Amino acid sequence: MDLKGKKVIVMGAGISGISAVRLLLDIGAIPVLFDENEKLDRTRVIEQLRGDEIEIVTGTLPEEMLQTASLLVMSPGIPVDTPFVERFHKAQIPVWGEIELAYQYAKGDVIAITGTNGKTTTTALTGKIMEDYYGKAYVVGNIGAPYTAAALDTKNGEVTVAEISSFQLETIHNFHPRISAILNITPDHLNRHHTMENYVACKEAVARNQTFADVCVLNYENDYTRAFAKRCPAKVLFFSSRQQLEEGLYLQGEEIMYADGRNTRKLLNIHEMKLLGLHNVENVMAAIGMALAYGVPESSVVKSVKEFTAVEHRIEYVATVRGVDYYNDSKGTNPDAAIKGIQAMNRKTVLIGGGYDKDSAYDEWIESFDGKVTWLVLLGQTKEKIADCARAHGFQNIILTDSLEEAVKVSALKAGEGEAVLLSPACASWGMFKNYEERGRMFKELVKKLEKEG
Ligand code: UMA
Repeated sequence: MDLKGKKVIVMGAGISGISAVRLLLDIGAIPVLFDENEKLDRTRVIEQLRGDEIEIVTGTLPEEMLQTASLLVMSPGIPVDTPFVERFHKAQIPVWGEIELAYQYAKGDVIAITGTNGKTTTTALTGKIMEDYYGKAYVVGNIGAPYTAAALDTKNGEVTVAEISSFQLETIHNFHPRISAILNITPDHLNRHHTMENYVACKEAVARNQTFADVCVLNYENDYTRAFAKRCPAKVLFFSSRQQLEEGLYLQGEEIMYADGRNTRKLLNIHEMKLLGLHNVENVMAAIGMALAYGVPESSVVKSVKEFTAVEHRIEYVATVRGVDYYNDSKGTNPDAAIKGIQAMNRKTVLIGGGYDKDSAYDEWIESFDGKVTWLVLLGQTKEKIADCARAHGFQNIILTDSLEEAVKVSALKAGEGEAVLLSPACASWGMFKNYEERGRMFKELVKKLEKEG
């Protein structure tokens, strides 16, 4: 679709919406930025638009706007099954996500990574592997760098590594990665997708436009992703942390092995990596699989993997205060991710959890405490729900707090020397914080404050 001179409604004035508007201005379209928040800070938005003057509408969108619009571009955080979006469908106006808009104007190859957990680490690692070998790669998407901000810079022969969430996959049409990966699928975002079936279908959409000339990297140990292999239109490359594969990547003892269909060889020992935990071995295997499928030589891939360090907010060591180690796992935004956080701890731990309610079940998370968690310090919308669930599982050492500041203070009092305090909330940050990054940064500041107090 040629958008030059066409009116495009961009919904959501967050980072995706702002950069979609900038792309649209660059290609000569006429964007109108719409946000349902009537208290939207217009000055901030105009500043972010770097002085470009565009129409900004808040609250509700007047009907006449719909009559003159050629396209609706959605930010990922906005549900698609709303009467608002339905109006566009009825008027037969196309609805694209910000990812689709970027893809339509981007050049070169795309490597797209989705999955419930591990996306950010795997995307950052795959980006590093590509940068190290090709000298340049664009790392975009859910990782916090909108694809539309990079799309017009991309050139043929270059590669873009994109972290793509289920929200973003709901509104793709032609988005066609050369290589894709679905790392794992476990229940998450069920308040948005309503059923597990819908959620799984969103994740599988990453490969929807792929053909057998493309590659999709899948986890052999996850029931959903293993089952998808039978329907996947791309050539499948599996990885497994539990068993030997005839073809694919797998863990044998401490060695990551690669069977390419002709011969099998050892790529590296897991102690040569700087990342901790079995889940990270899986992320590494997925990244290696994508890089090898794309054509990066093994020696270069292995060198990059050995150099790669953990991502901020993902089981990130913050400081040791009075003999207690503090870890920031603010990226643990669902029970499954938070279980990985607990598993990575090797001592008694005071756990800070709770936040925005995504309709998650917390039973497995509580069960994973396994005698390691001494106190559960809760905050946010879900604190009572989690407390009830913990008590039902026989866990009584619960403290309810009203802020992250209070939670850190209480945790410092409860943790003994040689123990750990882990922020791994199992919930999104929304409602109390702008995003998990803001939550993680505030946690780190509070810990640094404790350190200063001595
Ligand atoms: N808004 C409405 N109506 C709604 C909901 C929101 O008008 O029903 C408006 C809000 O008032 C706000 C704007 O939409 O002004 C926010 O848009 P957004 O929520 O899409 O946020 P962005 O700032 O554009 O960030 C989005 C992703 N956010 C979400 O998916 C919720 C970021 O992922 C992503 O990094 C960014 O685009 C760049 O691609 C964050 C996330 O939490 C990290 N992702 C989820 C996850 O990882 O679990 C999926």
